[in-house]
Amino acid sequence: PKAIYLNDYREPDFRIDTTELTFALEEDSTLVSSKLVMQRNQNAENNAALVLHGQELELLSVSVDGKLLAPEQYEVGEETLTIATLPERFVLEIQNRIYPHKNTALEGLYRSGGMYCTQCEAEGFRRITYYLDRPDVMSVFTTHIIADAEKYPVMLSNGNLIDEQQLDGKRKVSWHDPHKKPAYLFALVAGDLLCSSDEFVTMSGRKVDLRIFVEPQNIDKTEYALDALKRSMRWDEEVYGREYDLDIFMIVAVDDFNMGAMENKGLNIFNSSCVLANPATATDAAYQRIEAIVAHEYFHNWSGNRVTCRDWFQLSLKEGFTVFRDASFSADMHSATVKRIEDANIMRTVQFAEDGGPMAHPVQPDSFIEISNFYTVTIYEKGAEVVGMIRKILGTEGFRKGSDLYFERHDGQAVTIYDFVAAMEDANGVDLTLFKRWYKQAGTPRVSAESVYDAAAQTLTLTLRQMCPDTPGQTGKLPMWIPVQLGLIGGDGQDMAVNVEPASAWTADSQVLHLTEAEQTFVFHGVTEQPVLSLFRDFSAPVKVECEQSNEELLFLLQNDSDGFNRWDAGQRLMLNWIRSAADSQFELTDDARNAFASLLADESLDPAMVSYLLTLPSEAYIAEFSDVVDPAAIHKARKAVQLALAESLQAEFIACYQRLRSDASYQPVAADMAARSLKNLALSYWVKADASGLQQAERQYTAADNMTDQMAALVATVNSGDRAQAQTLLDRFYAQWSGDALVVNQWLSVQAGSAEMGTADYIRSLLQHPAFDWRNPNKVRSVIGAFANQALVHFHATDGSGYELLADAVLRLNEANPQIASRLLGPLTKWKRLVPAQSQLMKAQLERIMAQGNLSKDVYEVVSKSLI
Ligand code: DPP
Ligand code: ZN
Repeated sequence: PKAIYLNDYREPDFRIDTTELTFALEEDSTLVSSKLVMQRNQNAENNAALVLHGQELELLSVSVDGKLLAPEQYEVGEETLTIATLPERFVLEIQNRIYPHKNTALEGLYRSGGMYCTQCEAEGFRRITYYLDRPDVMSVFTTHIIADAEKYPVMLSNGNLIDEQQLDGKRKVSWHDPHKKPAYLFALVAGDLLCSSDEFVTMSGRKVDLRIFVEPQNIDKTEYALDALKRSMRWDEEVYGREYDLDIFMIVAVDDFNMGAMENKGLNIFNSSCVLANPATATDAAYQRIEAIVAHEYFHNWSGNRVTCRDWFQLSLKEGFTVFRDASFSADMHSATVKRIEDANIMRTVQFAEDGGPMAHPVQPDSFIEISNFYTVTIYEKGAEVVGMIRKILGTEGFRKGSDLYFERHDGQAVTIYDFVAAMEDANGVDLTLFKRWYKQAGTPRVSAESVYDAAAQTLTLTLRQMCPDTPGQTGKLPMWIPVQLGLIGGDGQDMAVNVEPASAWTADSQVLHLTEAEQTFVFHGVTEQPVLSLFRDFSAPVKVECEQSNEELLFLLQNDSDGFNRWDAGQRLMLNWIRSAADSQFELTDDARNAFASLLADESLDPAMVSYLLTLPSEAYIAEFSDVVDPAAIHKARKAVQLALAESLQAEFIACYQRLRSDASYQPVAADMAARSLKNLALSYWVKADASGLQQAERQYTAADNMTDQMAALVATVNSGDRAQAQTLLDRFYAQWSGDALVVNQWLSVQAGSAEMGTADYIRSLLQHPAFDWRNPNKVRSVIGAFANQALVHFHATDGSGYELLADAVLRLNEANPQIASRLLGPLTKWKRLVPAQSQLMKAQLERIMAQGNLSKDVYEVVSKSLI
């Protein structure tokens, strides 16, 4: 397989003004007819051949301007169709056959259960018909679907329904999308579906029909997504001034789906796990995920669809910006601090690990072999962080001016990340040249801080140094523009008012210091006492911070910092210190620390969701990321020791907190209730570790629960308590109750597969034999294999190598059937270089075993080959 380079980008030689597609959905194949009105672009050479993309297509005929071409007038390659001689303007008609029933890769047109659906991003459209399948070719689409009227009463495509006809036993429907779009936003759905409807009146008073289509058994699970959709539409009007632009907006839920969801114009297709919910079956976490993903896909209508990407190296243009938008939305719907904590957690555990591994790449990559491998936390979450830093630098108003200019300037265009930055610059009269390094340099910058206090002069001198480690293909990185939001806290716990020198490096409104060189020294004046430093408030930049602070100072920050994010961060650093010392010796909680945590638990003025995070230990993956050499078994043991110490010494407080937050009110998926449940269930998880009364309480909660949040929390607490018999009892009860609901069964699978108490490789192999498991369904694969390799770390890293072998077996099994999922599963196997030597060798051996197989898909080949370098 060959790499593709950003530097090789060339404008297309041809454009496609209109695209008319007809799909005849037949018993075991589909006939696709396409009619493309095309013309040669002005800059193209006169004799440039037309090279269309196509994959696994059975070509039936090609004609130009109504004349059938003879086979020697075109050339069919493995993944192309080339026509050498063409006029300036012409109508190209192609007929081909495809086999959706045999499509296990879930790219292009495929079957999921009894329905047809599509997934075209990034390069799935070429599996439907020959086309210029690149995002800078935008066209106006009309789609006709012909199918059995009984089996497929619902037939959908993008845009508005324009025609419907009965043709003996069959029905033909026609859709027209007036907005030009690239092929990756095309969608088609046909099936026996029910729909929930609502409507939304836009800011200019237009009525929009909202519809969610589901399989009949799921019709009671659509209410929350509809509500989230309406809130998203309103929010985008209020916060970004963006109005919806068609008369109808549809969402379809599909069981077999590689991604979470897809923003096809006017017809979003969702993985059913990311849209369906009711109180009995979905946890609060699922509700919040649904809200965020519904918003994300809706927001793409502007950031992605109206303004799209020139090429796939610009993927973060739409994804980074849209994740940033959905994060702001979630922050507004719930707690901004908690959202920030969740996002920082993902950055620190998953994105920093990617940055430190063989697949490290910049937010705007320079090359790839398979674009599907670049739907990563770097493109998405780091991309969102970079947009967030632009907002920190420009301020909220300046940022809005920039986004207004961006949408106005580029509506209907396919553009680059730098076009986005240019709009931000032009709207604000600032120069972001230096800042753009964030898009081109991979790796997580490290910032170290040293400070000296001068009591006589009342100054604090702060020296910040930055460096960014080498990453594959990139050495000698240049300093970045890093916004450091900070505060100096006095003994009374209040922020001090300060002046900074040089004043040009300080934005007083937002308390942001601008670090732009490898090393800089700043002097704070008016510092009346030795302060405690609070750096990188609100996670103001995605960097690793090195700043010596004692456990006493961290405890002080945990209790006093006015920035909620840094209270949490101080607590995590403190707990990390404890875990490190627990690895070397017996761990005992100091009285000061115990009392500080006790008072957090009792403080009813605090947001319970935030307290829940303050008392959550860093995950094993988080601890690993902050270790030089990763010893998973040692991490597991040390973390458990600290967890037990907290559970035992705060038992009374956890019980009191649990009792205080119990509620008999019926379940509501609203922020305040979710927050209370999160702390209550955290308290329960500690209580079960402390003594048997906790386990009894968990069973009472399990039995009494009228909602999945409480039922699942009780189940998880029991499974992780280590009481295997009780765990099995509840697991059996759970399965007996829920075996008919696939999404709930997936949660049941992942609780077991992800548990340090249960998820050994042998146990996983038995789950793979369970009737509830199915290799063809990505959600099930993620629920078992993904949960195992990403959460049950102590078993995944078993010293006999059985965990690595299991994962490699799964990758090989899926390599041909579903390359995207196979490649995605591989992530944990790429981290071998940082492990203790014995584990490292075992893991590498499995990568070599995969590499030795013939027939690796591009997806798997790229990740394995890069990992072995
Ligand atoms: N469906 C994926 C997303 O929305 C890819 N665009 O992020
Ligand atoms: Zn997206």
